[in-house]
Amino acid sequence: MKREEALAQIEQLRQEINEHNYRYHVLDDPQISDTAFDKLMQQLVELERQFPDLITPDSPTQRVGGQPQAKFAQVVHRVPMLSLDNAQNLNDLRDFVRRAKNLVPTAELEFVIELKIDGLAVSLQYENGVLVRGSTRGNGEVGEDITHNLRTVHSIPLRLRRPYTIEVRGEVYMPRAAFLALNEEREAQGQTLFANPRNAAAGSLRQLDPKVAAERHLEMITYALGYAPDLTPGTHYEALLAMQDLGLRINPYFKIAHSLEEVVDYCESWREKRHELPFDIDGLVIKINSLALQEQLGTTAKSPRWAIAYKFPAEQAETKVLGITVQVGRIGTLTPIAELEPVKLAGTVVKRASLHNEDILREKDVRIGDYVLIQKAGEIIPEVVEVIKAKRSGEEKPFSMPTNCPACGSSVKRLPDEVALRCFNPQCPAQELEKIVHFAARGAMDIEGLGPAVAQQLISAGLIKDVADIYLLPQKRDVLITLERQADKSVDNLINAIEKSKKQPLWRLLHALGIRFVGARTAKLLASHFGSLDALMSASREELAQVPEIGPKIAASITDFFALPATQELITRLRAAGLNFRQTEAKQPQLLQGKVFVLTGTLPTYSREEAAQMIEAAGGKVTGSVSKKTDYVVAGEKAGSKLAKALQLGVKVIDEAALLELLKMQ
Ligand code: 3BD
Repeated sequence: MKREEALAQIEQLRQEINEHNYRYHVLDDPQISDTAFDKLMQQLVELERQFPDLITPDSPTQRVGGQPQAKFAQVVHRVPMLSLDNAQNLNDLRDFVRRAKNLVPTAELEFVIELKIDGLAVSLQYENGVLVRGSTRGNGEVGEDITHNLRTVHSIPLRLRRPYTIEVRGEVYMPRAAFLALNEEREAQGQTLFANPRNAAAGSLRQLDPKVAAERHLEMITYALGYAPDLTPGTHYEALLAMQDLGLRINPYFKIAHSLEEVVDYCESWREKRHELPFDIDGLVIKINSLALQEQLGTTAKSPRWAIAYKFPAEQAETKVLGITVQVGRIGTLTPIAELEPVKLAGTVVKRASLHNEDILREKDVRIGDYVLIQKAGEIIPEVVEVIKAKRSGEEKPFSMPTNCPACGSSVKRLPDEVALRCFNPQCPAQELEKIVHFAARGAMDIEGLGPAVAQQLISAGLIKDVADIYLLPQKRDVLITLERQADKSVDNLINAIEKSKKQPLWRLLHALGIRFVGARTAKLLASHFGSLDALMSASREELAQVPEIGPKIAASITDFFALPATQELITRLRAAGLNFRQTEAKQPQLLQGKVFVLTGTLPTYSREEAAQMIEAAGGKVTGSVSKKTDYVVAGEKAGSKLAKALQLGVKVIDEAALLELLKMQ
């Protein structure tokens, strides 16, 4: 191909890709499938490979580029990034509105209310429409240059839809599901966990090597203009629309309000509903809409008088430690757990909180009988923040970690460089229980109905000792129905789920086996690289270390695991049970190709994540908000505003059964 021809094609492809990106990230209304999009990208990559001198920094292929940075350069913000005053309660909010009214008494006040995303404030600079710099907020005057990391965020356009020179501000965050998956992976790999999505986002952007950020699922929404001479909006609302028009993603949840009452109602309406959002918010931001009034009101030393953050109180609760127990994990790790007087926190009743390990237990000095403050860290297992020492009576009993495993009695040891005590008895019943629960879990073999309680019941009844025994259960229906709480129907469901799990893809089986340092992500890499369990089992340490992202530590863990006679015996039994040991790429029919779904409320049998997976596997797309472009809203119990919006827009509302029909599953 001639150079000119390649150039024309490259430009055409970039334009198409940018347009599809805009539709996907900004309008939430994609027109092509992910596969079709990937094809366009591959064509561009190939052309750029043949003509490397035609690569430009704003090409959609150039998100992860170049070498790691040596250090972060400083960036002076052309327009300072202001702070926000906080309203801790509704009274503060009333004061804010009153003060604004006093300062501009003649004006009819209009407010824009936005969700306050709990992420990291950043600034993006575009020159002639091309992203040239991205930086942290820093102290508001000077931030750090993190362009290399921000370029990897797919919802940040590398080129705007118009050649403007402009600076915009927004928040980069990690969706909660991505945070949970990341922590799961980190746990499997023996790495320290992030405390919440905000820290995970910050940790990703604070890397010198952009490869890390590129692997993390980060998103950006923009909410303010910085230096922007090319735009002349009259209101904040118009500024938001102008940014959206340029290709920047704005938060779809905002409201224009005209009275204090409306402001308060909208803020309060998010107090509980926020747990349904796919990302964390720590409150709302209320802004006066008119830019002329904003100017009139001006700023104090650091923050505007025309905006305020209404913060939800930190979701903490006080409760009493009734006892401290010790849980034995899948690889024998002993975790101290505080058994609590039940208390409501962030929408659920909490009875237990993790004390993490011996060191933290000692550091926080948690004693039985203590009153403690607990909180949900990124909405996973609650943790004890601190002991309320003022409430001590002197009767509290200190707790020390046992010297023997509470489940099997063998002595426990703490390995050098590890924080946890561990039981090293491979036949420890507590470890077997955890292995079975992990094996059957949703992210692994997904055997519904085989949770911790049932697994314990089956072990106690002598029906299973290890994971391979699960596959003998279908022949033991008679015994199963004699068990407490196991009616005919639940037994049949369990048996069906067990049978179904035999066909799970190879990566799920690898993940389910619970090999140390092998989480879902590593399991996927291994499955696609080796193609079968047998190929993986016969791979040497060196061969394993050839696989991208598999280091010597993981490689050694895998070969050690498969070398154990107990593993070999287990694999033989799983093979006899008829489990799928091969990577199969059979693609299911794309029945929902191009259809856009929104899920809301609690569905009767599937979780929203499961339903989303099924829709996506059939070629459909699941989005978070209802618009005219939505084809179906799948509504379950306690469906809220999304259902209302659907009815308002005349979008088709269906239930789970109707979804299964669309999927030809019924
Ligand atoms: C959000 C300032 C103004 C432009 C100043 C009104 C303080 C963090 O979703 N609007 C939002 C959000 C944050 C904002 C403004 N609108 N400032 C906003 C914000 N929808 N999170 N922030 N920030 C962003 C900050 N960050 C770190 C340290 C101190 N202040």
